[in-house]
Amino acid sequence: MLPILYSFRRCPYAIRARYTIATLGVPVSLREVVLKAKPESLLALGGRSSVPQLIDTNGTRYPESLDIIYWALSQISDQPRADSLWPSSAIQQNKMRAWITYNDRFFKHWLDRYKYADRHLEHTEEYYRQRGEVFLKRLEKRLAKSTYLFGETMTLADIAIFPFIRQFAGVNSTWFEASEYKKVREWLTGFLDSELFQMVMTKFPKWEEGEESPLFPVKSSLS
Ligand SMILES: N[C@@H](CCC(=O)N[C@@H](CS)C(=O)NCC(=O)O)C(=O)O
Repeated sequence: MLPILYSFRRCPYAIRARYTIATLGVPVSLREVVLKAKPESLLALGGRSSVPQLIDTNGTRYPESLDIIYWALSQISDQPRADSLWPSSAIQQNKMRAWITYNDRFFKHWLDRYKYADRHLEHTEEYYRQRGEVFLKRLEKRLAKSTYLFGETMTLADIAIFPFIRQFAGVNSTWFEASEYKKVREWLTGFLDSELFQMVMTKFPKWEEGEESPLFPVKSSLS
């Protein structure tokens, strides 16, 4: 029996959880959820039924993407690999957490309004974009100094943030491609063009109660 991951392909929180699971090669059983028709077994867990959620083989529930990410890290025996993604220094971890928290609390707020400006008529699409750009400017400054947010190797900060920048870029790709955020574009493209990301975005059919769920990461990519 494998841990169960409730996931939704396009959700940025689910993408960061799947990306971490995939890059670490931790096998899970993936249940693709349709948000408008969540499976009974997910609803029966009680509380928030957002995705992603993970239930490990002991029945312990990890209800948030970051919980799942830390769980995945705890599953591997390759300590240097775990350390490169999430250094053991508390100072470094706090710095990374600060970037992730800013993304989740503030950037996500403006991203949602930018994406659905037609539902938030208090301001224009351009206004929402400019509010989101505050974060893009900070990322650009950081990425002008190193390939990734915390140096020359990818960390959880990059993995946790890039799916949200992907969404921001996708709202108006013509604008994004012509924008001043060259380093952000390069960083994002590095993720999006990778084989790992293609696998992370594999399309799975909606999981139906009682059905066997597919193995993730898909077999060929397991190390
Ligand atoms: N804080 C949660 C947020 C997850 C979240 O908001 N997921 C969205 C999809 S992108 C969702 O499930 N929305 C439907 C719901 O909340 O019931 C996490 O980090 O996992």
